[in-house]
Amino acid sequence: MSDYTPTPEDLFTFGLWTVGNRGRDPFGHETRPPIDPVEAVHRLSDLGAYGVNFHDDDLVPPGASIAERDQIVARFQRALEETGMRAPMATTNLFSQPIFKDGAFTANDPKVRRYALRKTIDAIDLGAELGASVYVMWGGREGVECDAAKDIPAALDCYAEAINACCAYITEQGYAMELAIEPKPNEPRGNLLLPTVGHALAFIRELEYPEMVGVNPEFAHETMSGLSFHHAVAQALWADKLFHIDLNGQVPGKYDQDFRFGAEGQKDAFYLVKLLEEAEWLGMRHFDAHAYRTDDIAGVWDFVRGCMRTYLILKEKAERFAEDSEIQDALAVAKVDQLGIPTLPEPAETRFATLRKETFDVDELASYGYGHERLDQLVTELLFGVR
Ligand code: DIG
Ligand code: MN
Ligand code: MN
Repeated sequence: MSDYTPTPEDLFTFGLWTVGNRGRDPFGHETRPPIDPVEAVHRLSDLGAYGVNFHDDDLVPPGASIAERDQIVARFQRALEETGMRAPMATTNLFSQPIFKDGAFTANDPKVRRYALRKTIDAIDLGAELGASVYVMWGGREGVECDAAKDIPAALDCYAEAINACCAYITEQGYAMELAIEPKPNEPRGNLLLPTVGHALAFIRELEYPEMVGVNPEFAHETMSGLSFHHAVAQALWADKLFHIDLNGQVPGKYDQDFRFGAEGQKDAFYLVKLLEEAEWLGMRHFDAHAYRTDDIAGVWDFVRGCMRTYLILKEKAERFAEDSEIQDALAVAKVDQLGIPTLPEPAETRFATLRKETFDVDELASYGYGHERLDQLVTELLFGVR
């Protein structure tokens, strides 16, 4: 039995904006003081994290002079060196400044689109300077309330043009960096473009450099749409497009709660951890979440401990699932292993003739009991800690 103490080998990362979340919400002011990014690096390191991620504005306040920027970056870099922490992912804040109120890459005004792109290539430079290998693109303002005001195909052309330009910039600069598009159905816009992993995967296929672009699925975002998060991640893995992941907790159909990982959606969280671990996925286990508004700074570090501890608990549950003989027997009754058998008869040359000759006892096949009730009860009891 592990004591669930995280180490850098677990590849847990947090955004500066997560531990730095001050508790402001649409209906209330901040409840916590700001946290210095350097202190965040040291505290996250002390708690066993592997790395820290950031938006450009999280680290370098908009409007900072070149000299101020360089001083801030140098101080942050020293903290990374002192702690051994890494900065695996970077991203751009294209959603806070009022200029982005009609979108950033998909703003109707081309001057706004160019401002967004210039801000992004500057932030890509910052990410590369601090060692980021994944660059996340969350289109928080790429959406619409008044549908008459947004020509969606034209907006998608602009989105593609911007992403293609970022890929070209990364290539011209020689950065070892990939892009990860982060889908979200709505909020802060009435509807967002690229609302789910499915939409993003389809969009990537239309790009100029599709091999450089993957997805950054977020637990809360797929769940807001009532979708299964681990199914979305499974399809991203199946398409070899899981370039990053945002882990948190969320109740279906509610606003983007960004709760501590495991605070809500425990069963989907279990299957997600099982999926990543069985796939031996090498990406960062990144938590894009924040402490409840009710908590003080001490609660922020409880939130950090809870995210990582829950992931490690669910990782051990996944190992126990594989070792549990009753669960394994129930999987065989459900014929889970038979999904890996190719459907078409061999040899390929005569597959349809062979298929036509095969006889089927349709009633017998229809009457088979797959034992899902027993299997799901066993898994439920595993998660409840009685197996
Ligand atoms: C919100 O879910 C978004 C922003 O926090 C950020 O751009 C991205 C990075 O994980 N997630
Ligand atoms: Mn979110
Ligand atoms: Mn996110």
